Amino acid sequence: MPVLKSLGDPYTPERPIIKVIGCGGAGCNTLKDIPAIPNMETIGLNDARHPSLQGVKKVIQVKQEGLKAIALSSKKVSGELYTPKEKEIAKQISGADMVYIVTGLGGEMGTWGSVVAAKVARKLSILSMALATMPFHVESERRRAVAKEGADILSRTADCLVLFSNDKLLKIAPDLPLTRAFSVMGQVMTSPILSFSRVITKGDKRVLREAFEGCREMRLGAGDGRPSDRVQKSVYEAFRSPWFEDVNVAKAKVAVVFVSSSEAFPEDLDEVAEEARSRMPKADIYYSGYKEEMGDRLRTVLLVGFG
Ligand SMILES: Nc1nc2c(ncn2[C@@H]2O[C@H](COP(=O)(O)OP(=O)(O)OP(=O)(O)O)[C@@H](O)[C@H]2O)c(=O)[nH]1
Ligand SMILES: [Mg+2]
Repeated sequence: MPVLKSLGDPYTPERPIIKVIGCGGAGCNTLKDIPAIPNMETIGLNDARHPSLQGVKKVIQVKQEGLKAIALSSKKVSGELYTPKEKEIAKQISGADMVYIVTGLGGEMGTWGSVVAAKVARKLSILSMALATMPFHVESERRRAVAKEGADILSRTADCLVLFSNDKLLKIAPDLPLTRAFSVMGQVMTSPILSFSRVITKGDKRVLREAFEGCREMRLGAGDGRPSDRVQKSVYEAFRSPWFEDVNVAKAKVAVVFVSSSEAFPEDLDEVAEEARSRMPKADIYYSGYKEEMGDRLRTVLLVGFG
């Protein structure tokens, strides 16, 4: 029987220490789209003092040279010496309960940097979630090949990889100049960081590790509903996510469901969980609700994982 389990614990709300590491130009730019969250620190990883690092307080600067070799090395390094690049990353992320790795796949720095960051997190036994974009179709063949290779390794190195195809960006942000569209993408792709940070406690780490086990890739859907019927509307919109178009949601192995509104109604959460169950009969479902000032709207955020 698939699991249906709630996340969070109102009685022992000990919040985890979160670090977000933005890798390469896109990853570092995206750090600016994440609002400040208590217990969270953002770190930029890049190869030069690039404009994307403007305003980023913690910076790890590493040369691209040799990064891919570290990313591809399959050595199990527990107990072994880290390379200097890994040591540098380890210094910045150690002590975290959870690490989010944010990147635009396709370039050398973000692709291999994110894999190395995931490796370091694994070596330090820190729970990791990578959130990554795939290049636009019109970008070069080479970029798409690098992104594909990177995504494949990242999905096996991080505990969980949430993948966003840039091509679908046109569906959620049509008619916007590219820099604005990238910022919309940044807000969307980092929204799970916000949801998790509102909900999970240190105790949930174990639960999430379990949830992500055997799940190679996740996709995101989000929807807002307004009265009346706001629950159904938000769920309907979330399941219509452009990132679900090329997957079969009914075959999902895992789903994490967040419901937020200005006032918490437990029955709304139950309704969303029930709807999620009927659409994903085989999935282990983890769900949680939280309060957020959003007028009369209700938001459903879905992370749906496949093996
Ligand atoms: N979300 C977002 N994506 C971007 C941005 N700039 C580029 N991208 C996408 O991310 C991919 C990687 O680009 P960069 O991050 O600039 O590349 P890099 O990892 O720094 O690698 P190099 O090309 O070696 O500098 C691109 O192919 C685009 O698909 C951005 O500002 N925001
Ligand atoms: Mg770059």
